[in-house]
Amino acid sequence: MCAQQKTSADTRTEFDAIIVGAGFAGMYMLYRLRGLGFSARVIERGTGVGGTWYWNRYPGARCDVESLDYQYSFSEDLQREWNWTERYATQPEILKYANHVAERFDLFSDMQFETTVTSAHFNEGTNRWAVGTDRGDRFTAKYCIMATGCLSASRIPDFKGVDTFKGDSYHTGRWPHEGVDFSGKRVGIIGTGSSAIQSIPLIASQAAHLTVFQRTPNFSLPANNERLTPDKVREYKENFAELKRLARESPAGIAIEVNEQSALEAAPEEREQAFEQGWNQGGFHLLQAYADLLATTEANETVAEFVRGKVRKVVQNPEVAETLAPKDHPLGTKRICIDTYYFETYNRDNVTLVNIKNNPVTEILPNGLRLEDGAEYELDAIVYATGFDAMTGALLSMDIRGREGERLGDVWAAGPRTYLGLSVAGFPNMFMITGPGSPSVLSNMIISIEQHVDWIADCMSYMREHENATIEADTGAQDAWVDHVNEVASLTLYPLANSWYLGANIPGKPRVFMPYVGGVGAYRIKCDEVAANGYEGFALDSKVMEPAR
Ligand code: FAD
Ligand code: N01
Repeated sequence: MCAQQKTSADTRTEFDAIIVGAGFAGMYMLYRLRGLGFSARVIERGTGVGGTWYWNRYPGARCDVESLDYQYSFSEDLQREWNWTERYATQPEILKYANHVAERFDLFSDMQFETTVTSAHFNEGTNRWAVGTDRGDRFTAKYCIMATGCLSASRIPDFKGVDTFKGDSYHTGRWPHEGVDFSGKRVGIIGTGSSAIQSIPLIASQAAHLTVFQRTPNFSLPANNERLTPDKVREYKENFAELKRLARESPAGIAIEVNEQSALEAAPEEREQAFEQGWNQGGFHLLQAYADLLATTEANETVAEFVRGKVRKVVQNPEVAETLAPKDHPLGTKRICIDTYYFETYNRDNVTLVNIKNNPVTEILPNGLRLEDGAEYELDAIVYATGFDAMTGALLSMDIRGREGERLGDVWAAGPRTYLGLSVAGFPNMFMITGPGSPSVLSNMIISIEQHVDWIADCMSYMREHENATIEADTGAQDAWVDHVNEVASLTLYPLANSWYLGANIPGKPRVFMPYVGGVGAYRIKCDEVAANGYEGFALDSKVMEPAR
């Protein structure tokens, strides 16, 4: 079925809730609201569901949280009937899953595709949101729920001459649906984050030549991907409820055990052995080896040096190996990458690494690009693996206005301020799913999405029951939460890296650590307490009651 046919035929313009975005967050939000008898419409820019997995179709795109963990937990039937085939599912398989969920729960009938929400204005007279789109729609709703994604606003840096390039250019986060054939082409890729690290081995195996332009080397661990055996899948399914409970209570939304010992207390040989074991297990297992690897620079340096040693062993050219070995930030303070033969790729004859740390790209030319020192590279295709305007980009690309017409962009001029990452003072009845100030991108995001959606759904039910017209974060509670988010971040190693967590990838973006590092389990307890205490830190107004439509 094509997306056009799936798009809702419903012509209503008034709803209890408008949900912006049809990724995993928007899909589950719709499912929950439907179940509670609320009317809702999902508005999505793309032609289909899946969000991240709809847009990021570059070669090698996969999850890096294991497939069995990276799935919804809300339906026992869903988990029983869906079978993941690989330890780390490919983008097509995850997108298939998203479509399966949408079909299975009949979500398409309340979704509108190929439509971008451009504005959302709160009307203080009616206590309703007026939501406008690029197609000229005007919806009104009591609630406006932003399921717009933390990594959905893809970004090509402001290079001079970007539009003059005569070859083909691509951003990993906006990859053509029909795929790309790089055979016989001289390809340049800018960036060495997760998207680049996943795609470089595959592009290199196809292109005539691949030139990688690296500003910052990244720590990357081997995925050791494999097909899932029926036994492994069966065991997971049988223990599903318990594993999900553990995930919800865990720091990162994944049920894993971490060695309680300090890396610094272990003898060097013992440590090497533990690291080797973690490395061989693949994925994030290396980080479980000791409790303090991400807590102190000294402990971190032990594991960072172990990984640099692996790079030096794999990459045959010592100079290239040194350029690839990260030394300017502690391991884990930029998002760790999970790869399949990434470092090995630099041993190929058709791959060149160019260090642009102190010699940046100054101009994209009609036939390639130029660096600051004047060196020019002739290219037939350019891949921008340059990431996203993370966490705030999608929200701030809309004209969102709260009380007294105040713009979210102005309120957040010095960085995002939220209460619990769910709500913003001055913007009543607007919720964000995995917004800044919540664990979001530091966690298994499906676990965090489900927690936020369930909290919002419960809140809306409570308001209906108590005949509340609006809910709005108190400025004081918001200030205290922002202080807490900043304080816990300052106690970690995270601020030591120029990461997108801090907005450092975007020139001029306020440097604020956006996600909450306190952990998924502790954060959930806090959110539950807030709700149990009658939505502590929020003002609930019952003066004007709009009938549910
Ligand atoms: P998204 O999936 O980003 O969906 C948001 C949707 O909102 C998009 O479809 C977008 O088009 C739409 N939208 C935004 N603004 C508007 C607007 N104004 N109007 C209309 N529509 C709009 N997380 C993990 O936990 N594990 C992983 O392994 C993992 N792998 C990832 C791999 C990649 C390549 C990337 C980029 C991210 C990955 N993530 C991973 C994070 C991932 O974004 C989340 O796991 C999850 O998919 C987010 O779901 P979402 O619905 O919140 O947002
Ligand atoms: O983006 P990134 P991404 N000149 O921002 C470089 C998730 N994800 O799309 O580090 C030159 O990480 C930039 O350099 P620097 C995951 O959460 C998960 O790869 O800023 N270079 C960097 O190397 C991830 O973290 C998976 O110095 C420039 C790169 O471009 C997030 O999405 C897969 C530049 C951008 O890396 C984003 O990943 C993919 C410039 N002007 C994504 N501007 C999984 O594996 C930027 N760069 C699950």
